[in-house]
Amino acid sequence: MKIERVELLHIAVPLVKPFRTSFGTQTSKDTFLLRVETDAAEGWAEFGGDPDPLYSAEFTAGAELVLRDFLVPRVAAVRDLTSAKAGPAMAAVKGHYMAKAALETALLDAELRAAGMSFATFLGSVHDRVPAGVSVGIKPSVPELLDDVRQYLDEGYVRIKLKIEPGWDLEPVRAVREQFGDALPLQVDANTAYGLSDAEHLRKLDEFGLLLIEEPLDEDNLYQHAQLQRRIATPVCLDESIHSARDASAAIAMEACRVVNIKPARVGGYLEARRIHDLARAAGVPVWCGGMLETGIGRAPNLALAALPGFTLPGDTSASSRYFAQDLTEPFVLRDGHLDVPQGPGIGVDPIPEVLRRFTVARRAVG
Ligand code: OSB
Ligand code: MG
Repeated sequence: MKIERVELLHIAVPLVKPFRTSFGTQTSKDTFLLRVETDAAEGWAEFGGDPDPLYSAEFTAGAELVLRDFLVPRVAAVRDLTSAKAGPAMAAVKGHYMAKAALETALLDAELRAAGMSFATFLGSVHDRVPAGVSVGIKPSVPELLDDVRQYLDEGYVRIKLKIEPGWDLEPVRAVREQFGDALPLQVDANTAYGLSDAEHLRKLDEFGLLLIEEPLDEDNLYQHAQLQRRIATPVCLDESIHSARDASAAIAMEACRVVNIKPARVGGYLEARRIHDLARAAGVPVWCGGMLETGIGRAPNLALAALPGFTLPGDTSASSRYFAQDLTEPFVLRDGHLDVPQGPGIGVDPIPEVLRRFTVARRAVG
């Protein structure tokens, strides 16, 4: 395969309602799509990050620069390029997992489209549809939270995740448990909002029978996550802390977590995501597929990944309508609590040209 052109399409797609986490409030998905033209086929990917480095150190403007000046030139220079050769060609550049993931994913999409093979087949998916959970943001009040949760349960979502932060944790969890019962699969996500000195407070969550608590402490502190896990019964799940299979194997070995959230963007792409799945499965550690409020372009390959056999917990792969009034692709629809895994070549979906034009705010060739 030979790269002929790489183009970044900056998009801003309004969310159906604001999404508040411990690190900020989002009202639209502002990111870029990476489109690669090769001599074999065209490929698409969505950058996982946001304009501000608040969830992760990566952000859209920085990713554009690192792609333009460091990643695209290295990958474009590889002879007989394949998607598998992109990672090694980019390895000398430190960090920038999400930027690397965007380029590798677009190349993998082009390669698979040319071969007529789906992401699902390539990755080794074993299900045609995957159960859908939903991530519910921090709300101004408990009644408003209960309204949102009720709406999602009525739609059929099979698992609820509550965003928490100091001051919004025990009370909303207790209210959701009281309203919807002990059988509801329920988990929380702190996005690094706590310290180890909060261990006794977080231990009070134990009585609610949560599936897991996601990323309670600092991203770069596996040691303290292990300390915390010894003091609470709720399984710790890591999101932000895991950037590689090496991170995942270290976290599992030191018992810093009992569950792993796999986001392909955060770990540099689908090839590394699959390696994390494989090693977690071998260690008996459940994984699930996280999300970054992706449009259909990013959601489609996530669904293929979520259909691998080790993804034994429902993910944050929600339907298009949970995020957008109008998605960039044909919408992903919740049926019986599940989303279908795309089966077409590559990611299996395309941006709808008219919709893409409407939400594109800038378009630049890189490299
Ligand atoms: O921590 O999982 C997270 C959204 C944006 C950034 C980080 C996170 C999230 C979510 C929602 O929790 C995931 C989704 O529905 O795509
Ligand atoms: Mg998270």
